Formats: sequence, structure tokens, C-alpha cells
Amino acid sequence: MQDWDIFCSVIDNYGDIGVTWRLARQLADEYGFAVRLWVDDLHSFARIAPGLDAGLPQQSLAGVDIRHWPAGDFPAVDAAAVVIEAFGCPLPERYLAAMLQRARKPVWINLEYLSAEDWVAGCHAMASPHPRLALTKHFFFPGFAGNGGGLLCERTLLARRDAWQADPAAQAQYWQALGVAPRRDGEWLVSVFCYESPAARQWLAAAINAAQPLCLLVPQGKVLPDLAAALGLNTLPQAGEVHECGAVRVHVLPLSDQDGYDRLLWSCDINIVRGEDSFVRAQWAGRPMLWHIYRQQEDAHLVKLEAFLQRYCAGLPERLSRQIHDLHLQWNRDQDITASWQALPQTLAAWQQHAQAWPQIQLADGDLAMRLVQFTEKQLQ
Ligand code: TRH
Repeated sequence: MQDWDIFCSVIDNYGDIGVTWRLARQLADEYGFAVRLWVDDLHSFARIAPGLDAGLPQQSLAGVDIRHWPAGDFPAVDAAAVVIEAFGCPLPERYLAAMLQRARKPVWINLEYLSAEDWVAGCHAMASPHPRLALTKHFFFPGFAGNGGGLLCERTLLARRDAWQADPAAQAQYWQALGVAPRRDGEWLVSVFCYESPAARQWLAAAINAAQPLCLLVPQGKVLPDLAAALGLNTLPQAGEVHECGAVRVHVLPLSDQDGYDRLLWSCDINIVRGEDSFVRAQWAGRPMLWHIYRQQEDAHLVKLEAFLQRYCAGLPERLSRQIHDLHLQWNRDQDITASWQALPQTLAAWQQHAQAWPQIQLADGDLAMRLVQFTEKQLQ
């Protein structure tokens, strides 16, 4: 059985662990590989993997051997045939030495952040020999159709999503279990997993005062101070709380595991998402979405955002493309999105159609794990 080691250093939030945990599970489940996932912050990990015991240095979950990556001395272990460092996290010297011990040097991959920018195609799969050691690292860039190494998506995901979305009874049961009363007349269900920001605060205030009824599903997280301000609360709302204000009812949800979060995305009409992994999952939900991109220095994130919008809106009717651009650019530049939000009913049905077709286009050449496995196989030949 081929063995893989994946290294994840949690920088902030849940994106780093979210991506590596998803990849580790898929490699174990779909390819039968022996996967070890080394994580330096098990407490963050446990928030999105409730079955994990953050106090244990080693445990098995979903077929993955999870190891705590200690800050101090790294344990003496044999290196795997394939080694993934996620997002450029430096590997421990002791592990590098173990890699050198292998008769056949491991395939060493730096899994990069996702970007829709054109330069990705030129850098994807590039080799970088280590300056001192007889080891070579390859850069593997996730990417959109025709650009880079694909996007993470489990083989059966879209079929499971379709079955869910065609099953009103399962959805009704799901909402009931979350304590969410049935949809009211004309109401939109909107999940809200974004960063704290003036844009979010403004949008919440505008939504409360708008004519369109909304049910907001808000997993516990960074946007709660904005929500408290919009609702006029003195304390942060807690999971399980329900608030009604103007045209809006709000349910604050506990964080679920990743499969539970997928179900939330599949069940909503519009999903507000962030970072990298929830952004991709919202695309797989096949529903209109609004991406709150992770802010970077010198507004580098706005370049990334524009690159995505160009791909996402290519070939769309001008009016829909404008609508999607306006919402995203205004939200991410902290401008007032009230007018764009109010115009949404005019394009929502067409956006819905586009969102439904988009995943198939992105997955036509295979998902990220499949392409990663093909790449490593070639290296191992
Ligand atoms: O949490 P994020 O903002 O993460 C990241 C990191 O900050 C990273 O450093 C940065 O570079 C990157 O963004 C761009 O957003 P993301 O990527 O969407 O990760 C959230 C994860 O949490 C994702 O795997 C889905 C998961 N999740 C659950 O499992 N359950 C939940 O209930 C929710 C709301 C999310």
C-alpha cells in the first residue's frame, strides 16, 4: 500500500486544515493509500472534526492516521513514498533526513494556495531542487478548468448533492434538527460564513430593512460581531440562538464537520463563503454564492478575485456578469452593496442555472486528488 505523509501548519482560521483534512480523507478513501496527516494545531482541527481528540498525539479518523506535529523535536519516523507540504510549511529537518534515507527518494510536493490567475499554469508542476540535499520538490497548484491541478472534489460528491437537493423530506428533517422553522413565503435561505468586515455589517443592516425576506444561517465565527451590531445586541450571539429583525430571521449554528457544512451549502439558495475551501464547496453546491476573499497585503486579493470572476463569468449574459461582478467587488472593497443586492431577483434564476452547470465544467479534466495521484505516479515510474 502506497504511503503518503501530509504536513499542515495551521496559520489561522480553518482553511489550511480544511484543505489538508479533505485531501487526506479522499486519498485514504478513494485510493486506499496509507495516509498520515501531521498537524501542529489539533485544537483548530477539532473544531471542524468533532470526532478528533485534540489531546492525543496519534489517532485514526476516517481512515487517516492523524499525528500531532510537535513544536519541539520531531519524532524518528520513516519517510513516506509521497510527501506533501501544504502551503509551503517547512518540513522538520529530521524528517528531511528520513527522506534522504529512502533508497527511492520520495515524491515531494508543495501543495499551493488556489488562485484563478493565469500565471498558475506556468508554475504548476515546476520542479525545485533542494539547495543542499539530494531532494527535489514540485509545486502543485490547484486551479480552475484548463489552469493548474484541479480542485478538490470527492468522486461521489455531486451525485450525493443531487440526491440531497431532490429530497425535500431529508431537507425538512435537516432543518428541523437544526431548529429552523420551515421556509416562509418567498423567503431566501442564505448561509453566511464570511469574515468580519464593514461590508458584512452594511449588508446585514440593509437586509434587515429590505423587502426581501431572508433566513440567515450563520455558523459560529468571525462575522458574529457584525451580526450583533446589525441586530442591536450587546453580546455576541451564541450557537442555537434565533433572532428576528425586520425582513430577516437569523439562526446561529454550531460549527459542524465538513460533511455537515456541505449539507448546509446544498440546502441554501445563496451561500456567502470565504477563504479557499468553503469557496470551492459553495461552487460544488451548484447555487449562487458570494465569495468574501481572504484579505492580503497590497490588495493582492483583489487581483485574485478579478481573475476568478473573469473565469466564472466568461460567456454569461452581460447583465448577469455585471451583477456577479458588482456584488463581489463591492463586498470585497467594503463598498455599499445595497443596490446590487436589491437587483438580485432580476438575475437570480439565470445565476442559479449557471451555478448548476459550473461544477461539471470545472471537473471535466478530473479533480485535484486524481491529478495529484497521476502526477506522483509519473514521478514514481
Ligand atoms: O477558515 P478560512 O478563512 O481559512 C483560510 C485560512 O485563513 C488560510 O490561512 C487562508 O490562506 C485561506 O483561508 C485563504 O476559510 P476556508 O478556506 O473556507 O476554510 C473553512 C473550513 O471550515 C472549510 O474546510 C469548511 C470548514 N467548515 C466546517 O467544517 N464546518 C462548518 O460548520 C463551517 C462553517 C466550516
